Amino acid sequence: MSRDPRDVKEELIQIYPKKLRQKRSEQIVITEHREDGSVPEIKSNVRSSPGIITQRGCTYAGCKGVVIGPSRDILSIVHGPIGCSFYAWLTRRNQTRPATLEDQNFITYCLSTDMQEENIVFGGEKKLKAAVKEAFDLFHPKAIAIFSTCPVGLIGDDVHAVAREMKAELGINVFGFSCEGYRGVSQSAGHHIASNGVFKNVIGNNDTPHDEKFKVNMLGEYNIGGDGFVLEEILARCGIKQISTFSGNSTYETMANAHTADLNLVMCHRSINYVAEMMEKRFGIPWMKVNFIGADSSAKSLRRIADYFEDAELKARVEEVIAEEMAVVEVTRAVVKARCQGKTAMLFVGGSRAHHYQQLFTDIGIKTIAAGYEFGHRDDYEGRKVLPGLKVDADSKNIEELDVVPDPERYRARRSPEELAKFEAMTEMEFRDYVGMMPEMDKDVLVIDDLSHHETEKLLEIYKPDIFCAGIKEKFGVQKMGIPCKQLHSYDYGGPYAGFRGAINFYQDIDRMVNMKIWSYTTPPWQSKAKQPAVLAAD
Ligand code: CFM
Repeated sequence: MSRDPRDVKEELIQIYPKKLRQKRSEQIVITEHREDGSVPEIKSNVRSSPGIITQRGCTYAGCKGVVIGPSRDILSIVHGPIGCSFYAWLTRRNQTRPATLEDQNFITYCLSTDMQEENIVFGGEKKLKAAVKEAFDLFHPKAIAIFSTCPVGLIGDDVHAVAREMKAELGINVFGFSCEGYRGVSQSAGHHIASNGVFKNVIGNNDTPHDEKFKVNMLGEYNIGGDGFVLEEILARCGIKQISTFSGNSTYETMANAHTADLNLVMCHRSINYVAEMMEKRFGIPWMKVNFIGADSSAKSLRRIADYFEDAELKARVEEVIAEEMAVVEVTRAVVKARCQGKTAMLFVGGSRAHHYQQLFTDIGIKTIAAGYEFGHRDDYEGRKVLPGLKVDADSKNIEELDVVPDPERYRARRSPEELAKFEAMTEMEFRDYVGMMPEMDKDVLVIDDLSHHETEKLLEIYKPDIFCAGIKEKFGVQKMGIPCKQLHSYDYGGPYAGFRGAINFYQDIDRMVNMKIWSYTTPPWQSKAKQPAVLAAD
């Protein structure tokens, strides 16, 4: 349906009071292809307005759930009321695979201090110490991470002091995070807090060297639905040693050893660009944006890595792997594309996937007609070139910016300034850069930051897309309107979707969803003339 997106924008926000309408109007833009390459400015990473049903999560979710949680042998203790722990327990599909059955794996556990009213009134530090001690006696982990929930910040418990004391007492690494849910605008603040913590307390603790020629870390890959396994396998086949992943399928020691790599690959820019930047400053390891979502983008990313290492043998091996994989991809892609060509999708997820997954849809001829992040920043939309001009507001000031200097012993510039300049000049290579979502989109498409539930319903009514991508909070509301909803956070029960094999899975799952007739038979309850079943009265 072709409606002028400017009119649609007005329709989405007309119901709001004036002040909110003004704010939302700056958070909704229409893509343009300008001659100078610039894209429209979008307001983002600002607080959601009260009364709005947002898709966002909290700072604690970003720190504990997203960045640190997937590491299997760092024992996570949540300091707070039990609900914060219980509702974050195994709710993200970050998979892990210990080498042996005896290896430590704490992912399935849910450890909490279970704060009670008494602890809120008299303080919870004693209880936290006891919890750390008890967890140590039970599990003997190498490291314990303590996560603060809202009340901890409100009553002023000093988790860092407890961590220091317990570290000295137990002789293992214990560190705390001031990641109270309210601390930032969204989970994005938690990513930054987690990145700072892992950088200060973990990276650099294990100096074991490696002989392999091509050594990388994969940053911002959390192994949702097994994505990380697929990437590990592809890199290994190419002969590239993956020292660590932040943090899918990772262990404490691999992260502690990350500074021995020669290149950082950044999958999810939003959640972990901080670590990439800090590692370059302290250890001299440059970073490169990659995207292993989509078959073509996976091939492009592999070629970029090979270009960086400038090794003929590696380049040849990469080409071999691409050729083998693409031959298989093409078979499914051609069939699915014929069935999906011309269909439309909307993507509203997190701070990275709303961009990456557009590629997978393009692969099979599906057009993205609206997209947006829950908590992306302007650089995720417009590219890192806007960073120098970004306003620092009270919320971003609230999060510590670490002052990072070269490590006196371990800093080793992996490339000379001239070599770095050469890579930067290679236009195809997003080297220490991220171009953002908007420059890669068609023109005249709606880009909406922090989409609200009201706007979701309006968008669906107006455009009736063939598929809507979001999360569990949106899924059933969307499907009741007769439109299939793909969860791009958890992948529903599907995946992996990364790399070549993952792309095939995605094509097949989307084909099934957009071509399934059942949705057209759905009548939303509020449109149904049939008598609603009587509510059973409680005895
Ligand atoms: Fe990065 Fe993520 Fe995402 Fe994210 Fe997330 Fe996630 Fe996400 Mo859900 S780290 S920004 S905080 S790619 S949990 S694995 S799917 S919102 S788009």
